[in-house]
Amino acid sequence: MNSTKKAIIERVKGIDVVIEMLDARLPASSGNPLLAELTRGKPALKVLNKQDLADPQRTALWLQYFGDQPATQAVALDGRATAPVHRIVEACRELAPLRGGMVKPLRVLICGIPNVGKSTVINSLAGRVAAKTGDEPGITKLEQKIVIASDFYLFDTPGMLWPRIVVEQSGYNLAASGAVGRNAYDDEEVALVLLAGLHRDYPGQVEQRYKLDPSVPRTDDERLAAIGRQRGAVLPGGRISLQKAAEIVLHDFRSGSLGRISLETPDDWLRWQAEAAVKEAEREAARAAKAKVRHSSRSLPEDG
Ligand SMILES: Nc1nc2c(ncn2[C@@H]2O[C@H](COP(=O)(O)OP(=O)(O)OP(=O)(O)O)[C@@H](O)[C@H]2O)c(=O)[nH]1
Ligand SMILES: [Mg+2]
Repeated sequence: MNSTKKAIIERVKGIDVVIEMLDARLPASSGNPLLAELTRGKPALKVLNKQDLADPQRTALWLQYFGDQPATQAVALDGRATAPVHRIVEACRELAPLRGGMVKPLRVLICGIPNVGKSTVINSLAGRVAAKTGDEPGITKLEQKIVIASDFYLFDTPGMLWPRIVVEQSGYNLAASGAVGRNAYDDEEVALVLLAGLHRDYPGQVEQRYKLDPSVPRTDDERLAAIGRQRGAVLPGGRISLQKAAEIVLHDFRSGSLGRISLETPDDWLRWQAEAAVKEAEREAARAAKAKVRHSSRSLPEDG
């Protein structure tokens, strides 16, 4: 982990602006909690990408939240659309007004979690397919320099998942978004947590999508099973495949078929962090107590 940290610190030395690409549906969970520290006060542009899939009201809250941070600008966009993506160039020039011209080209690094759309944004900016893209994490393998204008260079980087303070919900949100490799999580567990969140924040939307009777009360498990039944995810013998149902829910969330949904708000994020800090303190206290018991049992006098 330390080597990643060192690599980032080393990498940003010749960089004027760091673009952090975030997923607009989970702007906090998709962020790097150490980025500000690692980039040592370099101007930052937060790009909330995939805004076409996110809840516009929540995106507005996040833009305000990030805009309030020092030396930071934030924009929300659809990385596949050329015109809005050009706002990135303007924002970078504003953030580093002393750079520009052939002698002092503006050097911009794009970083972010896997599958968030870094290469897509670069292609929209370049006006051609300069970087490989794809709907799975881990497409970009090596850093690549793309010349956007004679005085504007962009560096595409492979997606990275960051070390994070253990906010449990962030892990689920990242998995739901498609940033995590398929073998690293359980589809059913992630889909159940997703359904619980949707039921809380967007009541009725899941029922509408899958044509479930909204007047029937259901647990999350029952809701997943009902979706499976409705969509024909049935195993030989008539049992419902919860695995298939989970895949359907995750696919529909990722493609936007469930509607424009954001999994977190700035208030959620502050609360989750506070809860995680309390849990961490409890774990720390338990560890300390255990160590004390071990220590005192060692120092007991021998029998006899
Ligand atoms: N709906 C939507 N899809 C997007 C957007 N931007 C990118 N995508 C899609 O998201 C997927 C991932 O895009 P990439 O550009 O390959 O992502 P990346 O961040 O470079 O990923 P890695 O190289 O794996 O780290 C592709 O299928 C894109 O078409 C967007 O704004 N909206
Ligand atoms: Mg890429």
